[in-house]
Amino acid sequence: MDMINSAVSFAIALVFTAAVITKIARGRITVDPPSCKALPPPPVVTGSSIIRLLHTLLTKGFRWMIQEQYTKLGSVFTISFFGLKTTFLIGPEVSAHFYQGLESEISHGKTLEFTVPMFGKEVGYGLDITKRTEQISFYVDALKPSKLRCHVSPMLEEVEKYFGKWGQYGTVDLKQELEQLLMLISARCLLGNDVREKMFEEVFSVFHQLTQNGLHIMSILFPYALTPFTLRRDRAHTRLSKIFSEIVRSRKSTSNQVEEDVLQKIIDSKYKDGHPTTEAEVKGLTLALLFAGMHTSTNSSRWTGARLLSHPQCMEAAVKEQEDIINKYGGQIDYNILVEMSVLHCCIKEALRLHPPGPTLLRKVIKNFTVRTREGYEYEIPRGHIISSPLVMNNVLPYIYKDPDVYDPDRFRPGREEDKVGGKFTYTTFGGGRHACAGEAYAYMQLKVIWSHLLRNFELMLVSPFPETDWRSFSLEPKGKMMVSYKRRALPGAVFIK
Ligand code: HEM
Ligand SMILES: *[C@@H]1O[C@H](CO)[C@@H](O)[C@H](O)[C@H]1NC(C)=O
Ligand SMILES: *[C@H]1O[C@H](CO)[C@@H](O)[C@H](O)[C@H]1NC(C)=O
Repeated sequence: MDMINSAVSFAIALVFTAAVITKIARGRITVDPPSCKALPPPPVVTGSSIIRLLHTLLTKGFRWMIQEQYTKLGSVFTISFFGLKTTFLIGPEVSAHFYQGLESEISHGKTLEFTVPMFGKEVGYGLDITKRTEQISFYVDALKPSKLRCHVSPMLEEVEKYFGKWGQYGTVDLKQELEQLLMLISARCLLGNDVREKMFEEVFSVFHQLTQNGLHIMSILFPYALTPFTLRRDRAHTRLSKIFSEIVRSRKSTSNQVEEDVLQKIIDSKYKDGHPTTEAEVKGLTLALLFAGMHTSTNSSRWTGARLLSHPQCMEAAVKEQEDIINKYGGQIDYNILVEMSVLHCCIKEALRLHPPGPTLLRKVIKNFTVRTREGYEYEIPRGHIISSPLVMNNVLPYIYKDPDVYDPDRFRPGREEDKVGGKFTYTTFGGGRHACAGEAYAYMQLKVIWSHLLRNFELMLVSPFPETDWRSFSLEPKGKMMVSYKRRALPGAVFIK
């Protein structure tokens, strides 16, 4: 029943998001000049086929719905539902424009309107593209690899402290443990020591209120309607605004304090014309970053664990790598050593190929464009369509990924490099092009800090079944508990230096 509810709300969300966007798009339509070389539109799923499609969605889930149509219609097709047209673009050959198109050709449209009341109209999708792009560059700058080194020791400290509380042996719900840990690391590295030490509980419980209510299906569909959800969302937002303005003021008044957290980098960011970020912008940018980075990382760390713990050979290889690194460097870990953990890197990357945190990315077509499929068919995608790049399908194409549903981290190793087979947009878990994830390097660093610590210090065993994918929300989190039994160990050669 749960499954059905979830799939239904997912379908409704997709359709209504499309509805909202289409309505807005219609309002602006002007007469197009007739195009000179008319290409056909993509094949369309309508009428009775829709019923079958919905059946698959409800019984099997989003991925299988897409896969069925892909098998039937190829890599480009449109689903037309109550006059709403969503065109799916599957695979690297037809994805370049989706990821690289100019904002005047392809945009998020109103797909992310619900984030405006969550983070404030001073940031992100509350703004025009020029200012938004400048703000994104603050993130990119704060999270680029050369700026990440300073987060390694605070991350290690949080991880050591957290797992230090585990006993000699025991059984835990790893799903919950990782969620808690990710909150602590996010507090420390993104928000800073003052929040981590003094306001952790408060900030995260209010943030939870904000996201729970802001992401409720009603708030996504009707972000500005007066509902219990939007009211709770707005109350949380007001509270967070107050907390953040106090933090910013207190930091500005104690000028000798040098913080290296991401919040401080956002406070210190300046627009091209030289003016600094305002309190409201700092609040919005920080909340949006927490939103983009925390749940995605939580679920990624969970899936990495689920996959590693159910593939003994991969686990063994990852542990062996840790032993080798310990032999080389002792117990010490720094940024470069994390970068050297290529086996663990591939294990994470492969878990994220099979379990991208979101099932699809969406945009709106502002200007007609054409695509050419692998088979040589050409289609024109008309403006007004919603376009979808379904990560859950892109990542399992059999002509790119050998045995696509098998967990095989070696597929990324030199000699195979299946993630490069189709060019830039072959592996799409972190998006790509114009809106590529700004936090990818940070995310890998964080996942490696956590999992290298676990591999070095514990023997782990998954005692509950391998988790199913939860299709209940847009986020593909593992379903149910992940019960894991652990026993402390120290890898040979380990000399732990603090
Ligand atoms: C494994 C973890 C993560 C995954 C799979 C992931 C995935 C993605 C994807 C697919 C997008 C593109 C969305 C689109 O095109 O519509 C994106 C954007 C973004 N991500 Fe991540 N992300 C992760 C972690 C993080 C972290 C840890 C941070 C920051 C600390 C972060 C910050 C951002 C930002 C700021 C953007 C917006 C970029 C833009 O709009 O130009 N992400 N992420
Ligand atoms: C865009 O596509 C629509 C529908 O196929 C078509 O009617 C229109 O003429 C096209 N516009 C341009 C500028 O090509
Ligand atoms: C994954 O995990 C969190 C728990 O931190 C859950 O509440 C959320 O809905 C999931 N989110 C995403 C975006 O994957």
